[in-house]
Amino acid sequence: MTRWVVVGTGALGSHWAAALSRAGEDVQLYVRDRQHKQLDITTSVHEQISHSSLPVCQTAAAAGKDAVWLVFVKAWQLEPLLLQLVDEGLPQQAQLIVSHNGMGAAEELIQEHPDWQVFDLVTTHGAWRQDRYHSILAGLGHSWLGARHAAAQPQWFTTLAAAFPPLTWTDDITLRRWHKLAINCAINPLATLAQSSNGVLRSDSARTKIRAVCEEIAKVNLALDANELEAQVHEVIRATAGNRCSMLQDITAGRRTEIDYLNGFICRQGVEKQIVTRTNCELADQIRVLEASANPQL
Ligand code: KPL
Repeated sequence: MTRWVVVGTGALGSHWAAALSRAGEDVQLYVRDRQHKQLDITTSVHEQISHSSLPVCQTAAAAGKDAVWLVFVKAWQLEPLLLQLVDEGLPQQAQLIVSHNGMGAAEELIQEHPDWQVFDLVTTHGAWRQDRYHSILAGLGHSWLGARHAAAQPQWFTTLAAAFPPLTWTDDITLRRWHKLAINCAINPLATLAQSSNGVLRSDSARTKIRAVCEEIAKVNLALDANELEAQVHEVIRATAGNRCSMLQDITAGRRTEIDYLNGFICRQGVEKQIVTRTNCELADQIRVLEASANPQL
Protein backbone atom coordinates (compact mmCIF):
# COMPACT_ATOMS: atom_id res chain seq x y z
CA MET A 1 0.00 0.00 0.00
CA THR A 2 1.19 3.51 -0.77
CA ARG A 3 2.00 5.78 2.18
CA TRP A 4 0.64 9.30 1.67
CA VAL A 5 2.04 12.21 3.63
CA VAL A 6 -0.12 15.32 3.45
CA VAL A 7 1.71 18.53 4.32
CA GLY A 8 -0.39 21.00 6.28
CA THR A 9 -3.97 20.98 7.45
CA GLY A 10 -5.03 23.87 5.24
CA ALA A 11 -8.37 24.00 3.48
CA LEU A 12 -7.47 21.66 0.61
CA GLY A 13 -4.90 19.45 2.31
CA SER A 14 -7.42 18.39 4.95
CA HIS A 15 -9.87 17.22 2.28
CA TRP A 16 -7.29 15.13 0.43
CA ALA A 17 -6.03 13.62 3.69
CA ALA A 18 -9.55 12.81 4.87
CA ALA A 19 -10.56 11.38 1.47
CA LEU A 20 -7.51 9.08 1.34
CA SER A 21 -8.07 7.96 4.91
CA ARG A 22 -11.76 7.18 4.20
CA ALA A 23 -10.54 5.08 1.25
CA GLY A 24 -8.55 2.97 3.73
CA GLU A 25 -5.15 4.36 2.70
CA ASP A 26 -2.11 4.81 4.94
CA VAL A 27 -2.12 8.58 5.51
CA GLN A 28 0.09 10.72 7.73
CA LEU A 29 0.01 14.46 8.34
CA TYR A 30 3.16 16.57 8.27
CA VAL A 31 2.55 19.67 10.40
CA ARG A 32 4.61 22.34 12.13
CA ASP A 33 3.57 21.31 15.62
CA ARG A 34 4.74 17.74 16.07
CA GLN A 35 4.17 17.40 19.80
CA HIS A 36 1.16 15.19 19.24
CA LYS A 37 1.31 11.74 17.72
CA GLN A 38 -2.19 12.02 16.29
CA LEU A 39 -4.26 14.90 14.88
CA ASP A 40 -8.04 15.13 14.58
CA ILE A 41 -9.36 16.92 11.53
CA THR A 42 -12.93 17.64 10.49
CA THR A 43 -14.08 18.06 6.92
CA SER A 44 -17.53 19.02 5.62
CA VAL A 45 -18.93 18.51 2.15
CA HIS A 46 -22.51 19.67 1.57
CA GLU A 47 -23.17 19.70 5.31
CA GLN A 48 -21.97 16.13 5.70
CA ILE A 49 -19.37 16.25 8.42
CA SER A 50 -16.64 13.66 8.80
CA HIS A 51 -13.93 13.29 11.42
CA SER A 52 -10.53 11.69 10.86
CA SER A 53 -7.82 11.00 13.35
CA LEU A 54 -4.49 10.79 11.54
CA PRO A 55 -0.94 10.02 12.70
CA VAL A 56 1.59 12.85 12.60
CA CYS A 57 4.70 12.21 10.51
CA GLN A 58 7.70 12.97 12.73
CA THR A 59 10.48 13.37 10.12
CA ALA A 60 10.79 13.15 6.36
CA ALA A 61 13.06 10.11 6.70
CA ALA A 62 10.56 8.33 8.96
CA ALA A 63 7.90 8.55 6.24
CA GLY A 64 9.89 6.02 4.23
CA LYS A 65 11.47 6.11 0.80
CA ASP A 66 8.32 5.21 -1.16
CA ALA A 67 6.02 7.77 0.45
CA VAL A 68 4.05 10.10 -1.82
CA TRP A 69 4.08 13.65 -0.47
CA LEU A 70 1.02 15.83 -1.08
CA VAL A 71 2.25 19.37 -0.54
CA PHE A 72 -0.50 21.95 -0.03
CA VAL A 73 1.46 24.98 1.12
CA LYS A 74 1.41 28.53 -0.22
CA ALA A 75 3.84 29.26 -3.07
CA TRP A 76 6.21 31.24 -0.81
CA GLN A 77 6.28 28.43 1.78
CA LEU A 78 7.41 25.77 -0.69
CA GLU A 79 11.15 26.47 -0.71
CA PRO A 80 11.64 26.61 3.10
CA LEU A 81 9.49 23.49 3.44
CA LEU A 82 11.51 21.51 0.89
CA LEU A 83 14.78 22.62 2.52
CA GLN A 84 13.46 21.40 5.86
CA LEU A 85 12.43 18.05 4.36
CA VAL A 86 15.88 17.66 2.81
CA ASP A 87 17.43 18.38 6.22
CA GLU A 88 15.23 15.68 7.71
CA GLY A 89 16.37 13.07 5.23
CA LEU A 90 13.86 13.29 2.38
CA PRO A 91 14.84 10.44 0.04
CA GLN A 92 16.75 11.33 -3.09
CA GLN A 93 13.96 10.03 -5.34
CA ALA A 94 11.12 11.57 -3.37
CA GLN A 95 7.70 11.71 -5.01
CA LEU A 96 6.22 15.16 -4.48
CA ILE A 97 2.76 16.33 -5.52
CA VAL A 98 2.74 20.10 -5.35
CA SER A 99 -0.37 22.28 -5.35
CA HIS A 100 -0.33 26.07 -4.94
CA ASN A 101 -1.35 29.16 -6.86
CA GLY A 102 1.13 30.68 -9.28
CA MET A 103 4.43 29.76 -10.90
CA GLY A 104 8.11 29.88 -10.12
CA ALA A 105 8.05 28.61 -6.52
CA ALA A 106 11.24 26.79 -5.41
CA GLU A 107 12.17 26.39 -9.07
CA GLU A 108 15.96 26.51 -8.59
CA LEU A 109 15.85 24.11 -5.66
CA ILE A 110 13.77 21.65 -7.69
CA GLN A 111 16.27 21.92 -10.57
CA GLU A 112 19.07 21.13 -8.13
CA HIS A 113 17.31 17.82 -7.30
CA PRO A 114 16.77 16.16 -10.68
CA ASP A 115 15.96 12.83 -8.99
CA TRP A 116 12.88 14.20 -7.28
CA GLN A 117 9.71 13.14 -9.06
CA VAL A 118 7.60 16.28 -9.04
CA PHE A 119 3.91 16.26 -9.96
CA ASP A 120 1.67 19.31 -10.16
CA LEU A 121 -1.91 19.23 -8.98
CA VAL A 122 -4.26 21.87 -10.35
CA THR A 123 -7.66 21.98 -8.73
CA THR A 124 -10.80 24.08 -8.99
CA HIS A 125 -12.30 22.82 -5.71
CA GLY A 126 -13.33 25.74 -3.54
CA ALA A 127 -12.44 25.09 0.08
CA TRP A 128 -12.06 27.27 3.16
CA ARG A 129 -11.21 26.72 6.79
CA GLN A 130 -13.88 27.35 9.38
CA ASP A 131 -11.26 26.97 12.08
CA ARG A 132 -7.78 25.52 12.37
CA TYR A 133 -8.84 21.88 11.99
CA HIS A 134 -12.21 22.17 10.25
CA SER A 135 -12.28 22.60 6.50
CA ILE A 136 -15.39 23.11 4.38
CA LEU A 137 -15.59 22.13 0.70
CA ALA A 138 -17.79 24.93 -0.62
CA GLY A 139 -17.69 24.09 -4.31
CA LEU A 140 -16.91 20.70 -5.77
CA GLY A 141 -14.63 21.24 -8.76
CA HIS A 142 -12.25 19.17 -10.85
CA SER A 143 -8.56 18.35 -10.43
CA TRP A 144 -5.77 17.49 -12.85
CA LEU A 145 -2.45 15.85 -12.09
CA GLY A 146 0.62 15.63 -14.29
CA ALA A 147 4.39 15.26 -14.09
CA ARG A 148 6.47 18.45 -14.11
CA HIS A 149 9.05 16.77 -16.39
CA ALA A 150 7.57 14.22 -18.77
CA ALA A 151 6.97 10.94 -16.93
CA ALA A 152 4.45 8.13 -17.16
CA GLN A 153 1.34 8.04 -15.02
CA PRO A 154 2.43 6.54 -11.69
CA GLN A 155 0.75 3.39 -10.37
CA TRP A 156 -0.73 5.15 -7.35
CA PHE A 157 -2.66 7.57 -9.56
CA THR A 158 -5.81 5.40 -9.74
CA THR A 159 -5.97 5.19 -5.94
CA LEU A 160 -5.70 8.96 -5.64
CA ALA A 161 -8.29 9.53 -8.38
CA ALA A 162 -10.74 7.11 -6.75
CA ALA A 163 -10.30 8.72 -3.31
CA PHE A 164 -11.10 12.29 -4.39
CA PRO A 165 -12.81 12.38 -7.79
CA PRO A 166 -12.94 13.89 -10.32
CA LEU A 167 -9.17 13.76 -10.89
CA THR A 168 -7.78 13.48 -14.42
CA TRP A 169 -4.23 12.61 -15.46
CA THR A 170 -2.76 14.95 -18.05
CA ASP A 171 0.48 14.87 -20.00
CA ASP A 172 0.37 18.64 -20.29
CA ILE A 173 -0.04 19.94 -16.77
CA THR A 174 2.04 23.01 -17.63
CA LEU A 175 -0.71 24.33 -19.89
CA ARG A 176 -3.29 23.77 -17.11
CA ARG A 177 -1.02 25.64 -14.69
CA TRP A 178 -0.77 28.60 -17.05
CA HIS A 179 -4.56 28.72 -17.44
CA LYS A 180 -5.00 28.66 -13.66
CA LEU A 181 -2.25 31.30 -13.38
CA ALA A 182 -4.18 33.61 -15.72
CA ILE A 183 -7.38 33.08 -13.70
CA ASN A 184 -5.60 33.94 -10.46
CA CYS A 185 -3.70 36.90 -11.98
CA ALA A 186 -6.98 38.41 -13.15
CA ILE A 187 -9.30 37.63 -10.24
CA ASN A 188 -7.17 37.67 -7.10
CA PRO A 189 -5.58 41.15 -7.17
CA LEU A 190 -8.65 42.89 -8.62
CA ALA A 191 -11.10 41.36 -6.13
CA THR A 192 -8.61 42.01 -3.32
CA LEU A 193 -8.19 45.68 -4.26
CA ALA A 194 -11.99 45.98 -4.41
CA GLN A 195 -12.10 44.23 -0.97
CA SER A 196 -15.02 42.22 -2.20
CA SER A 197 -16.12 38.78 -3.33
CA ASN A 198 -15.29 37.70 -6.89
CA GLY A 199 -18.70 38.77 -8.25
CA VAL A 200 -17.58 42.43 -8.02
CA LEU A 201 -15.52 41.81 -11.16
CA ARG A 202 -18.60 41.70 -13.41
CA SER A 203 -18.31 45.50 -13.85
CA ASP A 204 -17.15 47.13 -17.11
CA SER A 205 -14.06 48.67 -15.49
CA ALA A 206 -12.97 45.27 -14.23
CA ARG A 207 -13.55 43.81 -17.71
CA THR A 208 -11.00 46.20 -19.22
CA LYS A 209 -8.36 45.29 -16.64
CA ILE A 210 -9.05 41.55 -17.01
CA ARG A 211 -8.58 41.86 -20.77
CA ALA A 212 -5.24 43.65 -20.28
CA VAL A 213 -4.00 41.03 -17.78
CA CYS A 214 -4.90 38.20 -20.19
CA GLU A 215 -3.36 39.91 -23.23
CA GLU A 216 -0.06 40.40 -21.40
CA ILE A 217 0.01 36.76 -20.24
CA ALA A 218 -0.66 35.56 -23.79
CA LYS A 219 2.26 37.72 -24.99
CA VAL A 220 4.58 36.22 -22.38
CA ASN A 221 3.54 32.67 -23.29
CA LEU A 222 2.75 32.39 -26.99
CA ALA A 223 1.09 28.98 -26.50
CA LEU A 224 -1.85 30.82 -24.91
CA ASP A 225 -4.78 32.60 -26.47
CA ALA A 226 -5.94 35.84 -24.79
CA ASN A 227 -9.61 35.33 -25.78
CA GLU A 228 -9.65 31.84 -24.31
CA LEU A 229 -8.01 33.03 -21.08
CA GLU A 230 -10.45 35.92 -20.80
CA ALA A 231 -13.46 33.63 -21.34
CA GLN A 232 -12.20 31.28 -18.63
CA VAL A 233 -11.69 34.13 -16.18
CA HIS A 234 -15.30 35.27 -16.67
CA GLU A 235 -16.55 31.72 -16.28
CA VAL A 236 -14.72 31.38 -12.93
CA ILE A 237 -16.04 34.78 -11.81
CA ARG A 238 -19.59 33.56 -12.51
CA ALA A 239 -18.99 30.24 -10.75
CA THR A 240 -17.34 31.80 -7.68
CA ALA A 241 -19.22 35.12 -7.52
CA GLY A 242 -19.95 34.72 -3.81
CA ASN A 243 -16.40 33.59 -2.80
CA ARG A 244 -13.75 35.80 -1.32
CA CYS A 245 -10.57 34.88 -3.16
CA SER A 246 -7.56 33.43 -1.34
CA MET A 247 -5.57 36.67 -1.69
CA LEU A 248 -8.26 38.72 0.01
CA GLN A 249 -8.44 36.09 2.76
CA ASP A 250 -4.64 36.34 3.18
CA ILE A 251 -4.71 40.15 3.37
CA THR A 252 -7.59 40.11 5.86
CA ALA A 253 -5.70 37.65 8.07
CA GLY A 254 -2.47 39.73 7.82
CA ARG A 255 -0.69 36.88 5.97
CA ARG A 256 1.74 37.17 3.10
CA THR A 257 0.02 36.79 -0.30
CA GLU A 258 1.15 34.79 -3.35
CA ILE A 259 1.46 37.96 -5.47
CA ASP A 260 5.18 37.34 -6.27
CA TYR A 261 4.19 34.06 -7.95
CA LEU A 262 1.14 35.51 -9.77
CA ASN A 263 1.30 38.99 -11.34
CA GLY A 264 4.83 39.40 -9.93
CA PHE A 265 5.89 36.30 -11.90
CA ILE A 266 4.37 37.70 -15.14
CA CYS A 267 6.07 41.03 -14.49
CA ARG A 268 9.48 39.30 -14.10
CA GLN A 269 8.85 37.24 -17.25
CA GLY A 270 8.06 40.48 -19.10
CA VAL A 271 11.40 42.01 -18.03
CA GLU A 272 13.27 38.83 -18.99
CA LYS A 273 11.60 38.57 -22.41
CA GLN A 274 11.45 42.34 -22.99
CA ILE A 275 7.67 42.32 -23.25
CA VAL A 276 5.55 45.09 -21.78
CA THR A 277 3.45 43.71 -18.91
CA ARG A 278 2.42 47.02 -17.34
CA THR A 279 -0.97 45.96 -15.96
CA ASN A 280 0.44 42.90 -14.21
CA CYS A 281 3.37 44.91 -12.79
CA GLU A 282 1.04 47.65 -11.52
CA LEU A 283 -1.28 45.14 -9.89
CA ALA A 284 1.68 43.44 -8.22
CA ASP A 285 2.87 46.80 -6.84
CA GLN A 286 -0.59 47.74 -5.59
CA ILE A 287 -1.00 44.42 -3.76
CA ARG A 288 2.45 44.74 -2.17
CA VAL A 289 1.47 48.17 -0.80
CA LEU A 290 -1.78 46.72 0.58
CA GLU A 291 0.08 43.74 2.03
CA ALA A 292 2.54 46.03 3.84
CA SER A 293 -0.23 48.22 5.24
CA ALA A 294 -2.24 45.19 6.37
CA ASN A 295 0.79 43.77 8.19
CA PRO A 296 3.89 46.01 8.46
CA GLN A 297 5.87 43.06 9.85
CA LEU A 298 5.85 41.19 6.54
O1 KPL B 1 -8.29 30.08 -6.98
C1 KPL B 1 -8.95 31.02 -6.57
C2 KPL B 1 -8.42 31.73 -5.38
O2 KPL B 1 -9.17 32.35 -4.67
O3 KPL B 1 -7.21 31.63 -5.17
C3 KPL B 1 -10.15 31.49 -7.33
C4 KPL B 1 -10.40 30.55 -8.47
C5 KPL B 1 -9.90 32.88 -7.85
C6 KPL B 1 -11.41 31.46 -6.53
O4 KPL B 1 -11.54 32.47 -5.62
